[in-house]
Amino acid sequence: MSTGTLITVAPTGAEHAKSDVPNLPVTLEELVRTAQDCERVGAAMIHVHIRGADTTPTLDLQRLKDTVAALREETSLVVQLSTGGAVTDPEEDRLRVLDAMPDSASCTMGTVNFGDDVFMNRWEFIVELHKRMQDRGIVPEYEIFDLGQLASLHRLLDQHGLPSGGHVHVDLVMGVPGGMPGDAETLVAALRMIPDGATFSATGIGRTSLPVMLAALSAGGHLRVGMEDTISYARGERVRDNAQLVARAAGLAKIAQRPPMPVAEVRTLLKVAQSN
Ligand code: KMH
Ligand code: ZN
Repeated sequence: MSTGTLITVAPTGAEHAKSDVPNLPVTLEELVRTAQDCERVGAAMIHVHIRGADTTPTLDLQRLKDTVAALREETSLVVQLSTGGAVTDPEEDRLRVLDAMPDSASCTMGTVNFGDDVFMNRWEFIVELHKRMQDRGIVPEYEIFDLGQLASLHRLLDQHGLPSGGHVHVDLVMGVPGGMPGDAETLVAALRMIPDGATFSATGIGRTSLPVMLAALSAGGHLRVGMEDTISYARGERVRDNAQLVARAAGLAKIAQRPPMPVAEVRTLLKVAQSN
């Protein structure tokens, strides 16, 4: 069991509209301020989706590069870019995200129904993402939306080798309508399929946020929280900001006697280069 807890914040995502969620960080300034606030209360990694000037999701490469540079300048967080993007993003744009050279990038291990949409991740696309990250020294976080995707992860590692740095880290994204449920029983089932030596974090979408967080902590896992995954803090109460969610996760991690991991420790764990 790990002695500390890696807390990742996913502050924005690609699904919520700024008009519906006015406190969603969408500008670079808002994102950097959010990142600093979250680092202060215990986050060590940030999972980033960016928005364009019109506040809708974009994978514009220059904007991604500027975002990575600003987060490196203003925080010491491990910077993870999403290659998942929005369900409408073409594969070539999602692959180009890696040209922004983040510390880490997400790599979803299969296609999944995503509410009324389909989040498409063909096998050849997954392999291409994995290989490009290997070549560039970018550390993947394998995003798992359903149990079969863990079987695909074993197949990927068997056929194409370990990721950059040699350590495997997965994130269980639970409670997406169309994916695996967000409950303790499913989390335990997923853990039986995780590669030997791998670490995991978990996040519960919407109202599964708390049950998944508590189950992950009790199973020795790490946590991802943020407004990408939930915009309600409690029944009938909207999230104030991302730092509120990180602070709650940090508090629970302390109660579990696995306090938030400092960034340098996380970099060592995930085999991400130390920041300057
Ligand atoms: N926005 C979802 C369609 C990832 O970031 O890699 C995909 C997603 C996963 O959020
Ligand atoms: Zn994401």
